[in-house]
Amino acid sequence: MKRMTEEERDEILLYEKRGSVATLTLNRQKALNALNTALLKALRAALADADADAVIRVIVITGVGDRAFCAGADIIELLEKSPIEARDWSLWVQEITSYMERLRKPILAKINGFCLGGGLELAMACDFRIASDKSMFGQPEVNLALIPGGGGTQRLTRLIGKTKALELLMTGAQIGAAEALRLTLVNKVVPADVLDAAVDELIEALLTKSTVTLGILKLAVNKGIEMSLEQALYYEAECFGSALATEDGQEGLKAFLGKRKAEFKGK
Ligand code: CO8
Repeated sequence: MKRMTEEERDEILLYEKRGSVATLTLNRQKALNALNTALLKALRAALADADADAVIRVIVITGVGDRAFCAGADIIELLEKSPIEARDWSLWVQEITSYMERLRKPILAKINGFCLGGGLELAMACDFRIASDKSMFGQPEVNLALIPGGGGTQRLTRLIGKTKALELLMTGAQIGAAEALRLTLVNKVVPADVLDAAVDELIEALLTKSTVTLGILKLAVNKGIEMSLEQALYYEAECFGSALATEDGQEGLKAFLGKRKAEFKGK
């Protein structure tokens, strides 16, 4: 497969690193940031870069402009796919979202408008969803006589429960930010003009923690939720042991006992 140059990636995905934070901005404003294959490839490459960059401790995904986080998969591209191509594409997209859940750094979705179909699937694979009060959410695939293929049938059900998930999936209805908050589909809803500040506040809180511990926590939740309770509790105990053995784990305990502020190194 031909590798994408940085210039090609930049056109469709803006990738900015500032201090410890990498921001990935979907940049297809005219198509309401719909996800085509080129954008998904750029996203996967930028995520891998942020994952490998030791300086980066938090990742933010957002959409350019003030109308959409992302209006879903690119419908023009979907029409061209055979059933087998569509299945393989769905598996490939699912691998990207699963990678986001394995990646040991917090990923925040900054949602600034429509968050539909594949856009909601992308947001649901993030660890936090902070939304402006103008945002709209839904899985409208059924209106196209399709179903979600980027994890939507499973992650929506896990996040909000079967009753409301089936309702959203089978009606294709869009819900506003207040309803999304009520359903715990999002963490926080704020007026659009303070969305950046709300995201920054969360980032600041996360940066006071040990990055290595956040990574262990993320895996304990994301892997544990797929196990039986017995297996998940055992896995939690293993993770607890790992956290305690890190330099930061030792530092946290010593700092508390020494009545001083802990200095975490992410190790
Ligand atoms: N794909 C391609 N183009 C799109 C998409 C899309 N998903 N959504 C909007 N656009 C384009 C429109 O075609 C239009 O382009 P143009 O100006 O050239 O005509 C432009 O964006 C602006 O859109 P509208 O004129 O429709 O704007 P409105 O304000 O009238 O409506 C809506 C906004 C409600 C968001 C409307 O655009 C809409 O319903 N969009 C489609 C939403 C949708 O059905 N999404 C699901 C797509 S299928 C899917 O996601 C399956 C996921 C499978 C796997 C996961 C992949 C990641």
